[in-house]
Amino acid sequence: MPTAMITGITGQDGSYLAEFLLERGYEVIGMVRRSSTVTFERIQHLQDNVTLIQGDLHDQSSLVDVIERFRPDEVYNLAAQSFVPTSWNQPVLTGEVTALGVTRLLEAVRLVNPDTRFYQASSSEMFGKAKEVPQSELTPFHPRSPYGVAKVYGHWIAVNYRESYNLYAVSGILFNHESPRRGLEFVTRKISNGVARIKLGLANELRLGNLEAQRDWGFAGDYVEAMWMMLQQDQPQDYVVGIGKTHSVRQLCDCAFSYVGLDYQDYVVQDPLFYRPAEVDLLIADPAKAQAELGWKPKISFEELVHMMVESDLKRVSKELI
Ligand code: NAP
Ligand code: G4F
Repeated sequence: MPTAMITGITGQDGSYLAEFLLERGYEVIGMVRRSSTVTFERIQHLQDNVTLIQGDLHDQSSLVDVIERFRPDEVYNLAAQSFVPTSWNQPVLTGEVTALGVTRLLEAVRLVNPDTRFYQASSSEMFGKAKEVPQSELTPFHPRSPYGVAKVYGHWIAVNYRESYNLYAVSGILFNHESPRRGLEFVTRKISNGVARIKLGLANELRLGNLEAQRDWGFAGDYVEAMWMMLQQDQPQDYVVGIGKTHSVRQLCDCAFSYVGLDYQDYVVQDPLFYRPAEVDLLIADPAKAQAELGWKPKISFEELVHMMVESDLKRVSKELI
């Protein structure tokens, strides 16, 4: 039975990846950080089937311990301070976790078990003020937030450990992927939750920032399969993963509100509070390499994703009303 270790197992992607790996017969070790309240909502249904162990990307010895104890065949580094606006408020913490945290984990792998295969969660935010459209593995980076800058560091340190120490280390440059398990502060979930609350009479407006920003949005459940595929290749390489279609936040609002028979223009209020100091205007993937070499194909379309998220929030908010 192969063993996989996931950092960030309590996050959106970690929960889908754990499900995916368990279905394939893996023993799954999840690294979780200590907190005064339990934050295992997304993996509650998996708790009997995964081993959870405390560790933190800030803490080198906790990383060495977990690799020594379980000697995983595959390590998926999904942990990060992942919310872009927070990275302006907490740039040093973002750098510590999202950038230097990658080096700490790579060092643990290199020192304890260099045969481990390593996945780094890189991001399309690295393209930022994009130099070309669409963006591929060859597009230069121009990050626009402390988060994006930290991810560029994480990306290059993974490449560097591959080139310096011959580690099987890969970076998946993933475009935005969403689900009913997405954090409530990200725009897709903020909208699906807002639509549900308005439809059920609990709110009468939804305050958002820049409606013209465009993203290539896919379903998180599809994207974790690509992560796994990247670790099953003969040679370690980096891949762009996305759908290859882009929609604006405005189109997302239209899709979500019209699904429940409402007009978004009656409810959405633009609020400067949610504008960013520097914006990423347009992201769109060129996933040709992942499709050709990994055989990866997304199964859920943008519209299906938005409807799935609205349905899920309608159910959840309705239950809260009982
Ligand atoms: P998420 O839901 O925000 O999950 C982040 C995870 O990181 C949580 O489990 C969190 O633990 C953990 N974490 C944060 N700080 C940590 C620390 N110091 N030590 C250990 N664990 C820590 O993020 P996601 O959407 O699943 O994304 C997964 C990864 O992919 C992230 O690295 C993100 O930057 C990257 N990414 C995401 C997307 C996307 O569209 N979702 C696209 C490209 C790249 P707690 O539960 O304790 O907070
Ligand atoms: O949903 P968002 O916060 O995601 P963002 O910034 O694109 O980052 C996400 O995707 C990255 C991959 O490209 C990941 F690396 C990262 O970890 C994260 O998962 O914002 C999307 C867009 C932005 O342009 C933002 O300005 O939506 C716009 N937006 C407009 N109003 C808003 C809002 N974003 C948020 N969060 N809240 C708003 O009210």
